[in-house]
Amino acid sequence: MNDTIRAKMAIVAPAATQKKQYTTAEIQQLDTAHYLHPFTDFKSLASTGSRVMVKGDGIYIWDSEGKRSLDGMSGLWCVNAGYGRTSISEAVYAQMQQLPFYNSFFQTTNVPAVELAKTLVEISPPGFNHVFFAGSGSESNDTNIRLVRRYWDLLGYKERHVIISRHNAYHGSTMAGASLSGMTYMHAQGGLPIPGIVHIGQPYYLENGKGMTPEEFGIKAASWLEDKILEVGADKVAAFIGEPVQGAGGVIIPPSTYWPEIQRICDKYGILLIADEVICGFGRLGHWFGSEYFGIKPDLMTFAKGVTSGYIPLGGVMVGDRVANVLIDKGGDFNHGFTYSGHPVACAAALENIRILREEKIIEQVRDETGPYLKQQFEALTDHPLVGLAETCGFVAGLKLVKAKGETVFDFTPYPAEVDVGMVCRGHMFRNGMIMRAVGDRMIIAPPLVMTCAQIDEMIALIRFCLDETLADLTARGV
Ligand code: PXG
Repeated sequence: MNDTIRAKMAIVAPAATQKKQYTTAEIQQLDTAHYLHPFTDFKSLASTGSRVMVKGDGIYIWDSEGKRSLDGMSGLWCVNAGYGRTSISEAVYAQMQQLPFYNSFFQTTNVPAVELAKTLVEISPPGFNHVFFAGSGSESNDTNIRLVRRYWDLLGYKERHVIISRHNAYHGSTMAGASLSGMTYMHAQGGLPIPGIVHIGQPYYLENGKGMTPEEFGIKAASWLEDKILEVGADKVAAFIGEPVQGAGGVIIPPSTYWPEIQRICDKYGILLIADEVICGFGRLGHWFGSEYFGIKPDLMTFAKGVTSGYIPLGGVMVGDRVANVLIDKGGDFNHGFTYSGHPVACAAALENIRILREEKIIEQVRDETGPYLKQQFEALTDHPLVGLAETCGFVAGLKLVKAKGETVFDFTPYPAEVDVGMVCRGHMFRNGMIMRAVGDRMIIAPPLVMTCAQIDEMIALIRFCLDETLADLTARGV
């Protein structure tokens, strides 16, 4: 049976629980009629219709028309162990039959949650001995705000409530998550950010580093944190939060000097350091956590996505000893938590996912073999006339589309904004079965960590083909 037929069967013979069979058009119609999608122009989607995904296997996904695509985005930065892991479904099924749900309130616990807490402590850097579970990355970052403000309150510093984040950061979409995020288009809706959250510039060398080496720029970008601390008043700053590599902002990889200098500044003022590991955690940078890649020791680490490879929603915060000891020793009740904190089924999925990552040595493979190979192959795309710069860090990568290149990486000519070159390129990628995201003029990927070197070759060839098509298209349009 070929892939096309198998995928079509998925839509005509759906899961046992699904009574009715649908055509693509019927699903699209119902989708438009009732389903408000996240971060979507509803009216515009209604005119085009959604792509209906029906199946995944390894690094590939299939839509309802039987079209196979190479999923360069791991779903949404999360399917680290790849699609089609039956052992995760089996673990979930077994747990659902045993105990589908129980809460962790009222002095109650469950076995998968405890086992997962122990496992997470094992894979975290030294000094992390506790976890607080949530259902998503956004809830976990809300939890961070509650945790750090409570920490300072308990120590008698009631004024220390301000959290410093960065422009173009992404930390979620709840009121607190969106406030921590540095996306102006999010803040423009709903009166955000909430009080007590301020932002500094991002460490984007290409945008702000002209005239400096990357190392000099890293120090400079970190100094913006110190400037902000002094502006706000060190006695008012509770914490700094950052993604080790900014993901949704367009894969912004900071210079090597940046994070150590951020750490030095946080230490100097006693400010808590929160690493948002929702994308970088669980192997994405070739280590369990991105903080290890950059050699920093945060006080709190947010996780979600890759903890279950996205098979079931789960998030949480690894709470370092500095904060945990105060909350435990002096805290009394911590008045925060979610119905699904420590959900047994989600924890069972995470345990099996972590077992796979460990036993198949997938993270070591990214660190020692496939990550360096991706770097070599992806960076070679800079010889394409459209590519101004191509960079990777572990299994995230981004390239910048330019109209013309100059002497240095800074001297490029961009395409006019109205061309929306990223979306043009993304169109060619999707049409040719390559899932690659566009963030402005940056094209980004975060492939499943199970991708082999041969599959990297396949992906790079596909990307190159689509870049050629994009260039031909733009030239034909006269732009
Ligand atoms: N922190 C980081 C670093 C993230 O990338 C969140 C928190 C929030 O997680 P939840 O589970 O609440 O979505 C994220 C999520 C994109 C995109 O366009 C990225 C995310 C979510 C949606 C879209 O790249 N990251």
